[in-house]
Amino acid sequence: MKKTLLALAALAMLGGCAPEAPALHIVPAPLSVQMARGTFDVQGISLNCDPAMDARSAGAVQRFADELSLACGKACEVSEDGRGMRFVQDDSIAPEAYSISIRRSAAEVRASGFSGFLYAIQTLRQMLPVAVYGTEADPAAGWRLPCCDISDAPRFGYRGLMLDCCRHFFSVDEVKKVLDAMAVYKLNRFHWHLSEDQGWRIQIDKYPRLTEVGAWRNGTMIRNDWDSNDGIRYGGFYTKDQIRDIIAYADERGITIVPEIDLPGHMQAALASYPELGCKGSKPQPYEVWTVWGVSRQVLNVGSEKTMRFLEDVLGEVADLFPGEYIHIGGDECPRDEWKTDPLCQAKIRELGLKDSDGVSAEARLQNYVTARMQKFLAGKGKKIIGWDEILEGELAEGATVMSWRGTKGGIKASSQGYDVIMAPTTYCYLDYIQSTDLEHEPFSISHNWATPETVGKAAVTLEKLYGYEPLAEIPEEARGHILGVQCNLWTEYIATPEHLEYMLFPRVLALSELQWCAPERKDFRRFKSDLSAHALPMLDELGINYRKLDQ
Ligand code: TNX
Repeated sequence: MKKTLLALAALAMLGGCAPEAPALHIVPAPLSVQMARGTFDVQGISLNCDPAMDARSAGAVQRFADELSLACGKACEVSEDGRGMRFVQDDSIAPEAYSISIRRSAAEVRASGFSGFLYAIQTLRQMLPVAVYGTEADPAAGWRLPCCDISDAPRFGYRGLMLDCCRHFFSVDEVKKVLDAMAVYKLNRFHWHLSEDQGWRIQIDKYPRLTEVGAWRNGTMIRNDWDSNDGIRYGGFYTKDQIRDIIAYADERGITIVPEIDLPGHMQAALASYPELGCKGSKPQPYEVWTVWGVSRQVLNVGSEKTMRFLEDVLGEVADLFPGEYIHIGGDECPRDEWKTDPLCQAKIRELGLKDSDGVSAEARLQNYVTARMQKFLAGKGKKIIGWDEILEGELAEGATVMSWRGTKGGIKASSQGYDVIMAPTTYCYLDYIQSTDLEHEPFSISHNWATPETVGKAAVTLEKLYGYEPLAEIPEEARGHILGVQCNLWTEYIATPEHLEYMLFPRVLALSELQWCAPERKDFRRFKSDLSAHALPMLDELGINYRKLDQ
């Protein structure tokens, strides 16, 4: 008895974890958990689907049943009757919310649609032995769910992760592996960065040279030596069929893809493919797919109608391919030096009557014109735009969504002006930044370019720092409704392999998931860390995902 009390006291001290939930280690932590006595044996149960349930939700239940059958070594079938787990369609429950009630003899899941059922299943999976994620039967693993009542709903609707597949290319299978993990942690937006100076990664039928030429670079700089080149031709791209496959795969996991075509800067690979779209004329071949990192001064010639047609054609194909409501059109880091001397850009500036005013140059206003034109074009295709916070400089048309990356000020300004915002500030959300202060032992990262032993503390995005981010902290009360959510970005200049990619993602994505999902009062870093040790990290092992070990 004394021992039990001591153990309980120790548990309570371990991060003040909610006393009602000593046995669960669910990430992101559910809104409310009430434990009851006993357990529910899932080996050989049947899963009953409400006839009112839609086919997609029933499909998710079927996949869960198949997974359970395999892992526990005893068939768990979807059927009308039998002892089991009921999935009930309940229209009174909010779209992404769900409830789970487990007793010794039965279990019940309630949701109003696909996302809710899916998240309930993800929660149930995390309550089972990690073998549920595996590919082999483990009948002795202890296939029981603890009796409890859970009700859960997310804090933010947009729960994103961005992957740069341009600086380095990741295969369809690797992208799917990332999507699998995102689904476990209830992330629902995959922002896919598909065009860059260093490589164009998406098949565009009307412009085949984008992938014939633009997807390949003649080598890559080595670490932070800008004069070097490893001499290895590098590249790759996704065909439309592969992209459709990835879209369907994501959709089954409740994830919508936000494709990004970064314009009008970060376009050197497109310029190498079609030099006539640039400001330099087209002969002799003036551009190459970039082999070094940084911000290229070579940008699209937006004074030319030919360039506008190109952009509309490309975005048109992207809009036809991706079913989601958002297309990201970039807009970041576009030096405008070339536009200052280009006759077509200057003629366009005169035609539009753009002036230097209020600290905004005529050339910056020319970029506003491009943004507005693409926004209008995409609206005609039923799509909304997202852009990096640079699109806020000058005039921005209503209905655009701003992704705040240069700190939080862009997000504060945009939301105060009535634009929707996704928070992704470098200081907390950049997963390409070093994960600890150990410059010597961490793999080479972008932070190694500028951090010194004295400054690395500030540069590092540690698990704890990310976890501690409060996205609404500086947002005025009345603007808070415009914060759609939070996203982490993984830029891959220095990340060339899947193992390294996973190391940078995990376990930081789990911290991200809690700040996207949980109300601030539900967050607790010590409890979170103990959840990782108890369940999440063994689960990543089971999935064969590489991750950074926790600091002791
Ligand atoms: C800034 S974030 C960029 C990227 C780089 C990243 C490196 C943003 C919109 N642009 O092009 O890869 O920094 O951290």
